[in-house]
Amino acid sequence: MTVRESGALDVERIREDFPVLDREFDGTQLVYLDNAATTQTPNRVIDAIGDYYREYNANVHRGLHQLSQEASIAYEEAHDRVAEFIGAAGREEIVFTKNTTESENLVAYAWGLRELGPGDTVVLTEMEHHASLVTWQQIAERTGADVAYIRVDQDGYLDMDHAREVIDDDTAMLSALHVSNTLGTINPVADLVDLAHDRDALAFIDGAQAVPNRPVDVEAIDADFYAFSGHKMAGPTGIGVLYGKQHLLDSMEPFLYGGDMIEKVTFEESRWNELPWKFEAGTPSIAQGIALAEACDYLDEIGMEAIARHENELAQYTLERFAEFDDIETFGPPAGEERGGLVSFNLDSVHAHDLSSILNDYAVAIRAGDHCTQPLHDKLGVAATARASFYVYNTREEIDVLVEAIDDARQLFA
Ligand code: C6P
Repeated sequence: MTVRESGALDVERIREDFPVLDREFDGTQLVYLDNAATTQTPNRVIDAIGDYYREYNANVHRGLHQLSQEASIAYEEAHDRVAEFIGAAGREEIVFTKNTTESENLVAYAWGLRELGPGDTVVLTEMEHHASLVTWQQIAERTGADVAYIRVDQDGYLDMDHAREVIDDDTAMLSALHVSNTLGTINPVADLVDLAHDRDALAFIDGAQAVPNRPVDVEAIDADFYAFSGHKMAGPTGIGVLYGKQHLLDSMEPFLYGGDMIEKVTFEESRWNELPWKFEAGTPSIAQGIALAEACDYLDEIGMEAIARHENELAQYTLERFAEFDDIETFGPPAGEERGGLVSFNLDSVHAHDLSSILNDYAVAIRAGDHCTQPLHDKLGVAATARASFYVYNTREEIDVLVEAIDDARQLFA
């Protein structure tokens, strides 16, 4: 059992599943608080990768031999498992990509390049990750479309009145974050999708920081496209997901061309394979796809509701501890408001990069920088922030260690 009777996670028990958490540096126990960048991997997900290579390593959809058949079945079923995990109708709607970034690029190239033109607008938010912001900027530049941004207010929330203004009849695509990797804000994505649909626009939701941490139902959100990465949800690197409504994926041209994405090829022309394989050209990340399905099992067994509660509690505790100090500025929704499991902050006297490297001496891993949201940092008036981000295995005690280490950094720079 990984959830106690109170509904809280049995973190001590969960920690046993993650071998890397036992690491020590110069005798100091690792405190891993960089989960928004990449989460750690439980033994059973590592085993799923090992089992594939040890027992049935073969290419998929190509061989009639037993190994290839086993690999193909496991790889295809992994799509079914991911579909179930996010409430999609079936494997036809689940394209395996390399990561969220590739999922964004797939839609931008395969849909955007063909469908956008002068007079169209792509609406983003000011808190967008570069994965969508840079991608849509580029596609807009090539097609003559405009880009507009929904404002972020003082508390790190989207200004929904502004959203209602910016999303207008020229809007062809809305691309918005579900949960901000910098502010921790949980956006009202179903409302945003509604606003887009009211104007006959499509809606792409970047769920890189949502799917790992909270229950997500793409059908309830009614997103046309939804993207996330395996390595942020206890899965491996090298695997990401693009969910797309079947009729849209059907109507789109492929993004990449080559083997496996075709049904029939002649010297003159080619016809495309059925979904989702039409969008998975070449040999895919087979072991990683299979292991991602294992990660879905793992997270579901813990319970996504319990995970969301745990992360919000750790974020609230961090805000509470940081509030003890006048020289720590935090970003995003105020204490008491529900947020994703991360807190970005700055210490007055110490640059975020210096802070991060001092914390490293205490075996505390956080991230410092712009978190791939440079325009948002410009708006916040800071070049960089430090960020502590949490997952199922983190504890309040680890946040206390973080706060003590920050205190030592403060003394060092005094
Ligand atoms: N954010 C972070 O430390 P990839 O790299 O493709 O798996 O994920 C990109 C991405 C897209 N959207 C959001 C909201 C994200 O947070 C990320 C990745 C990491 O915040 C690396 S910059």
